[in-house]
Amino acid sequence: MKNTDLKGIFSALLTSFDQNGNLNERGIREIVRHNIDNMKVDGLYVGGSTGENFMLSTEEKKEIFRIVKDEAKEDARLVAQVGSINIKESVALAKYVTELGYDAISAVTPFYYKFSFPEIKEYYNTIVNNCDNRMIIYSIPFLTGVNMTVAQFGELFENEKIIGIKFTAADFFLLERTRTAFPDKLIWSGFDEMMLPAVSLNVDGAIGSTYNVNGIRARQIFTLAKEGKINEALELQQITNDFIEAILNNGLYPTLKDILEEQGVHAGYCRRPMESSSPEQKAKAKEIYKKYLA
Ligand code: MN9
Repeated sequence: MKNTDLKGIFSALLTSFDQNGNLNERGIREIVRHNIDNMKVDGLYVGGSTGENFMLSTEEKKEIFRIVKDEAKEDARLVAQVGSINIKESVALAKYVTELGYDAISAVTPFYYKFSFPEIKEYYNTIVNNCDNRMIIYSIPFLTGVNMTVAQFGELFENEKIIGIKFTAADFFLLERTRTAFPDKLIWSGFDEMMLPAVSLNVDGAIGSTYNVNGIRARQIFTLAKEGKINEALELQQITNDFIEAILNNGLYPTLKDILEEQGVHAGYCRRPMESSSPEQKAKAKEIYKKYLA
């Protein structure tokens, strides 16, 4: 598969858990099908922040990767986020998903300790050079505290197997400089509420949590913006942002799961320490669903 086949809209896949925080296989399969069949996304980004990945064991991560591939088969492009500050786990997961047939791997910048750039570079090269696959850098400074520069992206890109960036930041100067410096690499916008400005700067795709429920409208924004129809795209971005703001105010992941339940998908609960919705939050989620999606 060509790198450019990875352009487009990817849902950052939610993970369904039961009330006790165990994986709910049926729910996971339903979320996959809903994204492919109803949201019409091009692909799925599995094991990211939205998947509550950093609260899971290695075995659970593998189980999710296996179930998702088994359900999606060849119906969607699949990217597996394997990053972790346990580099041995990352290498093992990279090998595992490559064998399963994932189209690319991705790894979050290593977080918590203040790793130096040479350490970060070593991390990426170690993970990707130990598997026969391509790597997408996952840059999300507001959660990791790791801010990458254009020059540092450039150093990582010296490895041909590192093909792009999931760019989850509001720094449009950095986005433009990076886009312009590396026209042959791929960039996916990571903040759904900023898709329009990111597409205006010529990103190749978008990866986000809200596409699990709002994928159709997101595709319209993406397409209109690519066609240069900025005013029409902006109208849809504004509605979308009313919607995203309401979700963020009600609790992002639990609300997305409640909305999926409204859409007939068994998205279930969140994994502790992340709290699921209270009855009040559930009622609000229903309202949000009715107002923006029903
Ligand atoms: O990576 C997602 N980031 C997180 C993508 O969940 C931390 C986004 O899709 C956001 O959830 C979304 C709402 O802020 O843009």
